[in-house]
Amino acid sequence: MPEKFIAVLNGPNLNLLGTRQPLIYGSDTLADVERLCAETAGAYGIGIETFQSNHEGELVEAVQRWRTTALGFVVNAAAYTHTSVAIRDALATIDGPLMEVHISNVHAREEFRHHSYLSDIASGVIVGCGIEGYRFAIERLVTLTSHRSQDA
Ligand code: CA2
Repeated sequence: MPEKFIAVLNGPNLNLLGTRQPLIYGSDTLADVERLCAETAGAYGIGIETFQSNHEGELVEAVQRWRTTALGFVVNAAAYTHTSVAIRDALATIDGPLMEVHISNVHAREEFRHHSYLSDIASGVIVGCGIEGYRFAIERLVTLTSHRSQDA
């Protein structure tokens, strides 16, 4: 049987994590984020698939690739959070739960970051917890899908 996995998607400019704006986003890199996700899920015998893109359509395609096979999704759509009906529509088709993550506290920032096209279709939203938010999101997905992750 194929390995159970959580899909972790990161949107535009998150490939620059750890290289600038450390006061907002911290000093950890995207590789650190993906390692944290792998360690967190791995402790439950769950794998991860990761994808980062600066292109909206590529993120839509990643959702479509894993929409029926992932246990759940952790998504930081970055700026597309505030603009993308296309990513929302794709995520509305996934079989498992969605956790939305933002490293910074978007509600303490500019007004345009306060609205998300994803929050109302997400099972949960984690903001302002730094990269630890990804760990919290995976822990929550494990809880929400424990009935499925016990099948083996
Ligand atoms: O706080 C978050 O995680 C955001 O999703 C990050 C997005 C921003 O547009 C959202 O409003 C909130 C921006 C990601 C840019 O990441 C960078 C990291 C380091 C250096 C430059 C950009």
